[in-house]
Amino acid sequence: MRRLGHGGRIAVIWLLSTTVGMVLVAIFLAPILPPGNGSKQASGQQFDNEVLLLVSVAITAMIVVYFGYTLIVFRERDTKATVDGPSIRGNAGIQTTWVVGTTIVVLFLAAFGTYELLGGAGGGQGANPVFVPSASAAVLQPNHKPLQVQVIGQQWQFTFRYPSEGGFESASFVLPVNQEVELHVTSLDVIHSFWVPALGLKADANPGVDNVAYITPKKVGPVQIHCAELCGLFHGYMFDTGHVVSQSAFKAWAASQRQFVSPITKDLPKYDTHYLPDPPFRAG
Ligand SMILES: [Cu+2]
Repeated sequence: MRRLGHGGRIAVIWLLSTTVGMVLVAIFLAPILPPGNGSKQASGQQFDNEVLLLVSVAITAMIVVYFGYTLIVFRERDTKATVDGPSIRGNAGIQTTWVVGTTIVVLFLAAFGTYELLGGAGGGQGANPVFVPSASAAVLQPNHKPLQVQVIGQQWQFTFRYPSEGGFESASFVLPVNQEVELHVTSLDVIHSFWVPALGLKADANPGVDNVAYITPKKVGPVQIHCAELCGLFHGYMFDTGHVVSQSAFKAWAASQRQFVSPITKDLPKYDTHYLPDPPFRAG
């Protein structure tokens, strides 16, 4: 059998180290990557992070193996030598490999990222979402309708309005598990950002803008809420805990809230995709 040249040896060492590295990463690191499996969208993001990490293992291994091999095999063994080695003037093989390899990696990541984004990534898509999950689901389930919840940012807390549950507004963020939710995120004053890391959800809350985001929670339990946009003096205190509960617990919560806040619900403005307070009532 013909002995392998330098290129062949580098390729073999790279292939072995990449395989070992990928297996170790897949077993030990991938399962603990954020954001976890709190929602369909969070699981999608975790999968994306796993793919990116595995690709970066291959790239990192290439760099380390190439440099390591070069430093060891091509080192100057004569400790008294003071001259440079022969200058290199191009290498068609390496240049072609470099251009083809990097082109494949970049194009793959661009295509993968675009495809994953179009599949509903848990971010706000503006007033006219490109990706509407209910449209595809509705074909299979004619009565399928996402639960609509409005998120209203203001200095310095979020409140939530449930139009299909009587239009009440609550300071609590409660969602039913395994139910597709259509969030309409807006603000009454300055720009905020509604961020629920465990659900893989982050959407800008801008005054006068209806920012639609879709989420399907998968796990019952508390979820942390943060404002992710510097929105004034108490931005750092604009956090809260929301809850994903069973579908029956959600119905019971909605019924009790509806009754509890009914004296003020009648004085709320009619449900709308955004509210701009009348100028005389604005602060400042
Ligand atoms: Cu804020």
